[in-house]
Amino acid sequence: MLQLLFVGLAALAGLAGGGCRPESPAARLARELKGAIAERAKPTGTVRTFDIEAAPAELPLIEGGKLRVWAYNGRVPGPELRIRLGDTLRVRFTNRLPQPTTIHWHGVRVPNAMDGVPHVTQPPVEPGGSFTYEFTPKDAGTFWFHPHVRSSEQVERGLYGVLIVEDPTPPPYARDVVWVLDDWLLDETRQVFDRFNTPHDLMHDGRWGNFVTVNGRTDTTLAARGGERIRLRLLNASNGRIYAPEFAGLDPQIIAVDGLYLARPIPLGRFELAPGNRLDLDITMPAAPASRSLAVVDQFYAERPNHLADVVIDGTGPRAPSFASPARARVPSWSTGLQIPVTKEFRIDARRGGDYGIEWTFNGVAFAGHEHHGPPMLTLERGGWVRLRFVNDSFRLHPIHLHGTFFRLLARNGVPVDEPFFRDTVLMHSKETIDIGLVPLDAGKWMMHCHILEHAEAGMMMLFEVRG
Ligand SMILES: [Cu+2]
Repeated sequence: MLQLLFVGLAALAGLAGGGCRPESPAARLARELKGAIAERAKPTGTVRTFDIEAAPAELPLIEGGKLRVWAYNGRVPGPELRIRLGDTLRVRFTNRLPQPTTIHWHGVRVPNAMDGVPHVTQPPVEPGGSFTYEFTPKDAGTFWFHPHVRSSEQVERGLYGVLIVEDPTPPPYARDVVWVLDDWLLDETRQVFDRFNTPHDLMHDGRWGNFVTVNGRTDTTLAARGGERIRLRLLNASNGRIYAPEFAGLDPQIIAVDGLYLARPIPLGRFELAPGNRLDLDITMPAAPASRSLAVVDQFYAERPNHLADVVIDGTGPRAPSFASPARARVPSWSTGLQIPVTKEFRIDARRGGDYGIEWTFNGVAFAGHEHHGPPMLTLERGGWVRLRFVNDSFRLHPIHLHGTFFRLLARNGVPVDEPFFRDTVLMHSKETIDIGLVPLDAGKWMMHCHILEHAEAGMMMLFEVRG
């Protein structure tokens, strides 16, 4: 009784549970996250084991020609790993490449030791070597995996795959389709241009290719029936290219961004799918389409649109089942987050120097927090709400990606932004300032980097530490 009374009084006075001091605004924001995402994994005991080998391969990817690539299990994209929430993923990985490598599980909240960052969370896997990754994802959603060693070369050569963690009870879509977007820079012999991290790529927005593929093809077609309701998962696996996909004649709703469901579905509109980003779309095919074949076109640069794929609607299928689009119970609004002082500001710019003649830096430091590059510039306490600011002092694009945590975009150029979703990657435009809010939940040394892989390779990756 006395305890109940105390709890009641504490609530009235705005006191933190168990403590006697008033709850700080940041503590209140941290508390808003409770129950919105899982704090820890809940393994059911089911272990799903996959063998993955990275090796050179020759594949008929573009115009039927034999393209020499590096591939996971001889495929580009690599094998689709599909498990259920609660399953434990075990990947027995072997490196048959001529270079060391690792696998990073992009967007998955893994134990730090499974994060695939060379010399930080594990030694690189040498040619001929192997490593077993094992973890239980905390979240259902669309994730992906790729090397974190020389990724500007290894991802470009074809090393990436999709990891889908299904809900315990997946929503009853007629079909669940994955489109992996990538672009390839081919030389005049129609092979992967084998100079990487060129001054041009470093000074601009990374390496942009001359062939855009969806699932490794230039002629991807989604054959559907009128009335069908499809879940379409998009992933941008490009080194640098950003896509703004437009679905003429269709009305896609976004149900998940970077894996996690939204608070509520929103129309696709113009969404800038930067390298690393994922989008899950809920699309009901029209029963009477304006045209049988509907083009999906990237309009990021409206003057240079790219045809991505076609949706071909033939006849009518079973009527779309009626069910509410999946959504999260809630995504904290963190609307008062901008009233809390910035925890740390990072200024982003390039300068002469480094292995490539140009390096990209956070606060003037390349590879901050890595061995021989100074201590981590950011140390956070587990469970505390923080606000980070990124100031782009350059004219280039920078998709900022954090390992080990989701975040919410709070503002662009000081103007509040209310996205009803979390992200793990957000695009910064030329000379733009962004503010993000987050609560780190997993201790360890985590990477924060630009997902334009050439920028990362030239220094735009730093380590931050989460204690506790
Ligand atoms: Cu960048």
